Amino acid sequence: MGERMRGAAAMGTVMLCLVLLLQQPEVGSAAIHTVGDDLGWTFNVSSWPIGKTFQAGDVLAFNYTPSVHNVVVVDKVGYNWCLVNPIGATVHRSGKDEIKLLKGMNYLICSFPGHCQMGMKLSISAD
Ligand SMILES: [Cu+2]
Repeated sequence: MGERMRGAAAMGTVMLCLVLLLQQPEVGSAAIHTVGDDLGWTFNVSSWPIGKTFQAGDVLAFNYTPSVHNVVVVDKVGYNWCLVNPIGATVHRSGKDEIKLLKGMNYLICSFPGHCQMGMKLSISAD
């Protein structure tokens, strides 16, 4: 094989790799899920995840009025008992929070008194 042929072959290999890379179906492209759809993050939103699928790395977008709601990522105990648990968990309060889903179970609540009890809580499993 001549020098030129080898160069052409190498170039062909590079091109093929590029094509394969570009054809990767949606790898690493995280979906953004708007919590509660048009209603946003509000009461009785807890059933919103039903029938939806979530991947680790997907983003939950929380839209709400920050003077009356917030978002706290909690653990299972916090979710079940409507508590900020672990104590000191970060309270998101911008009104437009984007929170990335971790692999496994993700629990989020609003920590304003009584809101979680009124269904402002999410339990989401991410693959
Ligand atoms: Cu609230």
